Amino acid sequence: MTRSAKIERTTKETNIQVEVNLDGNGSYSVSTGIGFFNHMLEQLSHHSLIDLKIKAIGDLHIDFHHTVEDCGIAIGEAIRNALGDKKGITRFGHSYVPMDETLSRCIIDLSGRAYPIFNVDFKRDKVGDMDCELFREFFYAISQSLACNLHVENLYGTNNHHIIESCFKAFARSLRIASTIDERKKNAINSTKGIL
Ligand SMILES: [Mn+2]
Repeated sequence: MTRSAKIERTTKETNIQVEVNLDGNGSYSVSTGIGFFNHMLEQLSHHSLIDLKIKAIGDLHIDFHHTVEDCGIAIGEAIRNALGDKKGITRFGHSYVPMDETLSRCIIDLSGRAYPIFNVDFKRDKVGDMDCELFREFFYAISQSLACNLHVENLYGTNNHHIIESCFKAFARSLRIASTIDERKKNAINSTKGIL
């Protein structure tokens, strides 16, 4: 059984097509119209080993908000669909990722309940031509649609590019661990409640 999903999400603000394969090798095709955001989604795929195809056409003439938020919603929904009943998943994952002077941490629980924590302060308002405040929107959106408890934190750092890229890499590494099938528990749901 392949754990994959394909979705299309259309509103008056964006049209987004997403395909994911949880058991991939981190190959990607990313097109959002936002250079730095593409760079981050490529990191997400590469370091989670989740194959990711995403094509987003959004109202970038307004600003990047709708496109970034809706990509978070769509990617989360696709991963959630691909996880199916979550039988056998490790469920929890955490990772620390440094980038030179910067250290970030992500902890995830694919619990079925959405609760985002985003403790990241930026040193400047923008990275590339993207507003840094949009990364909070992205992680909040993906936590809601993937229905996961997601804690993304920057512990220290000074360079904006390093700060956000280390957060994406830590998220990717955490997601890889949490979504991987635990061979010792592969036919069970990883909760004493019996449902995730
Ligand atoms: Mn980079």
